Amino acid sequence: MRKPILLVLAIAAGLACSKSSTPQRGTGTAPTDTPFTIVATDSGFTLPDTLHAGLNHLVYENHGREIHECMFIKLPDGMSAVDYVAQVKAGIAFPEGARDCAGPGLASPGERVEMWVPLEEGSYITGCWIANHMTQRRPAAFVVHGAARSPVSPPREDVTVRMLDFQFVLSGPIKRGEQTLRYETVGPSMHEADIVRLADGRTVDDVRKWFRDQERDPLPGTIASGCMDSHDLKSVSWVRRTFEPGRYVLWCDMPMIQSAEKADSNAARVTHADAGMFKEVTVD
Ligand SMILES: [Cu+2]
Repeated sequence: MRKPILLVLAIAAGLACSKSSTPQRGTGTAPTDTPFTIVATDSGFTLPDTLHAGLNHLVYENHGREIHECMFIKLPDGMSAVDYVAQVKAGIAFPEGARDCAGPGLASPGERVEMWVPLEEGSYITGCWIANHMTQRRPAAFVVHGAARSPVSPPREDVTVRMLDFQFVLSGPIKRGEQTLRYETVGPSMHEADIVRLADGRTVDDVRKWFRDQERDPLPGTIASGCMDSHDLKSVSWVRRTFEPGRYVLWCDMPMIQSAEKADSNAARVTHADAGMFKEVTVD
């Protein structure tokens, strides 16, 4: 999450994707276990307007020329997508009552990943926190309804990524080819993971500079397959992609100090990565 101001730590404490919203019931066709597709472009997202409660299986593709992520944000009662964006424009990076609910992390143009993510009943928007996309690009609203049981089964993971304060712990090596990573938040803070594949000659320091400069410069490689943060620390998501051999860096860009107050966007940012929450891995 590359929010320009600071977040509330307290809301990370198990408030989860709250159950306070009144969901709108979709007319709803019978759910299937066929993944649906989310396409990110440089003008916004396209995705179904109705999803089912429980585990959802999706394919995320970036058809744009810029990097995009796709956070699922559950809105509280009475808050529209326009309301949410208006608050972000006013400098409130975390509108009261809204809940992060994971989603595909940053993806370079042309990247494609498959993801399994649990969602509770309610009204949602998608959002991208890179640069000014949250306020300048079209958010997509969708509804999760609980009328049908999710037919989706979790995939079998190749590697479990456990996210602790402040490190990534992998259950084993990531291998070349198609790999499914299971993301668990041990906490106590909420965390996210972005995965950069380093270009030849580039280093972790280049990745640090890229995040610190709010992604203004070209990325020192390509990025995809990460998992965005969720206020529900018990939420588990899976991401599948094809890994080419190379050097990769897992990175958590969550702010270290978190507050719901409106803050100076130029305030110093200290992130989990600054506390050591990054990990370089080699795929042979
Ligand atoms: Cu973290």
